[in-house]
Amino acid sequence: LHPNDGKLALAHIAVGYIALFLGAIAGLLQAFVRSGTLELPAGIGYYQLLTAHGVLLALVFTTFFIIGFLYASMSRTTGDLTPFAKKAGWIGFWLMTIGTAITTVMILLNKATVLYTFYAPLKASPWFYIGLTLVVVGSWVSGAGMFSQYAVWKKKNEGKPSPLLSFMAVATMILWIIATLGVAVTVLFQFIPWSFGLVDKINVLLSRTLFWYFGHPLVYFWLLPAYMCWYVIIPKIIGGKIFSDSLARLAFVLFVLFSIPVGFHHQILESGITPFWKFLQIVLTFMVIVPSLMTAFALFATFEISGREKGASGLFGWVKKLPWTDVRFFAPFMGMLVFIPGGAGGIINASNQMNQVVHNTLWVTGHFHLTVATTVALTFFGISYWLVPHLTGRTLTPRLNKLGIIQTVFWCIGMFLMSGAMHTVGLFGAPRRTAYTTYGDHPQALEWMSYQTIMAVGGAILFVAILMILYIVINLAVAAPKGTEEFPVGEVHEDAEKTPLLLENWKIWIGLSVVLIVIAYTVPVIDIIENAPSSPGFKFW
Ligand code: HAS
Repeated sequence: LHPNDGKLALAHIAVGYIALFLGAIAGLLQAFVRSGTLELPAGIGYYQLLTAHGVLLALVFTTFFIIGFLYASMSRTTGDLTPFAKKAGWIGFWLMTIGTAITTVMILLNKATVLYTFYAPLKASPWFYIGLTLVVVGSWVSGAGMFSQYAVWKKKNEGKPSPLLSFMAVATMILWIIATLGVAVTVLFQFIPWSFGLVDKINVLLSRTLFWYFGHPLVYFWLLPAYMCWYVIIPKIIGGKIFSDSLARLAFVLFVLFSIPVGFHHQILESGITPFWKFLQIVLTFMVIVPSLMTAFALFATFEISGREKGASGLFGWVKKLPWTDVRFFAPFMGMLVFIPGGAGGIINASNQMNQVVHNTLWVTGHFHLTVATTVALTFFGISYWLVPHLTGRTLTPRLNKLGIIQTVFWCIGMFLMSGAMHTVGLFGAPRRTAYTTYGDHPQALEWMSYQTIMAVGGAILFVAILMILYIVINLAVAAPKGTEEFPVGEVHEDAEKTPLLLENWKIWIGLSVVLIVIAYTVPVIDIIENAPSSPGFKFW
């Protein structure tokens, strides 16, 4: 990468890792509070910590890391960033950083204890929402930079499909921009006027609906960069080839189509939305599982074909040919493996009857610690092992590689304990998002306590793993020996079909995505607005 482009990517990644550190401290403390082993010093609240944990890890770490990685991928595959793309990248970075700082300060001042989902009726200081707006607007400016970079490449290379990694970066940003429209509407038209006291009522259901319109595609905004690594980077690291360029593009297109009109699967138990519309959005939820199944298929195919080309025989002989001691492969691979139970849990959540059992229990917390906090996080760590030294002109030494493997193992053990206990105790009915409580020494609640202790043990192991990844990343950024580290980009297998240009026709895909959104949301949103309760505190906007 051109050093200037590298700086832009690195700045994003650095803020991401600072957020990871702060958010992890909050996570460690809250695991101890929940198990009853720690009482927070006066002034700090459990829900305040929970908000900091969710916002810093789920929103800040991910968004900064992703935008840094996407910019790096654009520069690597479409050439040096144009002056416009670079400028947009930096303006976006500063807007996001200032917004994050404002938001974090409000949380630390206990003026924004509204959890990372921040929908009404919880109310924060207006500055929290203004901070969030800056983050979102900043990300749009960065998105504009990437789109222009892509458009310039397309103009110079008419009739050719764009490089796969840049296509995926563009698809991810398209998804993000369509999704964040929902959060922009609720923040600008509902929360800011309400929190400034300009209006005294808010339509709670509308705020939740607009949040989840954004909240579900948000999880795919986290997942797709991990898929970029799995589809394009992993084949190169294992010495194989990309199974199919068209399949990979189709999977990303399907995410653009189906990941948005599905927010109601977070609201299955919510009154005020007619069952028909919930049903429709659940059907669409099952559609969005398809591109993940396609991804699983493509990954198995990549591993198997590459193993056989290296002489593997038998049904599973190829497993032995994978580079198990290379952390650039091992960390993302463990992420894939964990996505099998993580994804299965998602399918359980999306099933109406089973959702009645798991909704608002610790099961759901277990689900997203497998998906975003393991599958995605381990893949992002896996990317950092080569991207950070690539950007800083250093190398991943065998010692750091080994430490990375140990880090991955620690992460998996910690998460097995923590998420396993969460899933299990969730099925016994333990609610999520509660501080330590024995519910008046109710026997049922006392039964949950041993699981919460296991959660705390898992959380402590995870915290050690966080310190390890920070040690490795800081070393790779400033101390590892100077040298060149490869930015691995796989080539497509010669047996793959030619990529149809239709897959790159964004007008069709964005158009279809809008049509699906309009079908899935228009009537229920009109219902929500028309039937808004007139009791104090509730209103149309
Ligand atoms: Fe989810 C709640 C449904 C995926 C994150 N989810 C959440 C929340 C978060 C989250 C953060 O329907 C909580 C929000 C909150 O705070 O309330 N989720 C799904 C479904 C999927 C899914 C159907 N979720 C994710 C991903 C996330 C994520 C990905 C983050 C990155 N989720 C739900 C529902 C709820 C929910 C309900 C609401 C629950 C409630 O009531 O509150 C699907 O996308 C999953 C599909 C995935 C698969 C797995 C494919 C496997 C692959 C790996 C292959 C492995 C290989 C290696 C090749 C079908 C691709 C193997 C090699 C060997 C050698 C063995």
